[in-house]
Amino acid sequence: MADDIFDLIIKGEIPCYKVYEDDDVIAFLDISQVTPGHTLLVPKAHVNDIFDYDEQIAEKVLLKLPKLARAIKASNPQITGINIQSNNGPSAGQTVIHSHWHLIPRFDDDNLNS
Ligand code: DGP
Repeated sequence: MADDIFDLIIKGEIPCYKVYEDDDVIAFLDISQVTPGHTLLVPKAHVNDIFDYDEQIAEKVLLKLPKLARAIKASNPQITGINIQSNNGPSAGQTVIHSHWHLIPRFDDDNLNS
């Protein structure tokens, strides 16, 4: 299977603003920031979407979400909330077919709800 854009980021062949990395996952700033600090958490193993997750992948990836959310919140005192979202399948809006989780910081005055 040809590398997708996130495989190339994982391999270091495409630059990113990395915020976290370990053996199982990488987290980097989304190229199109919905709000400042918008981060993607991506499993290094190539899984297309959540329908591909086995228990091991789920544990490796999902357990990182609260840690990453706390770190993002701690990075900026103006962050008062966070949206966590994963689009699974093109019909759900997934454009990069390599599973990922959006962590979108929220600010009291960001007007995203209106
Ligand atoms: P989704 O639509 O849920 O599949 O989200 C894909 C996200 O990936 C989208 O918000 C933009 C982001 N993205 C696409 N290409 C790149 C890239 O080359 N670098 C970074 N940092 N983000 C990317």
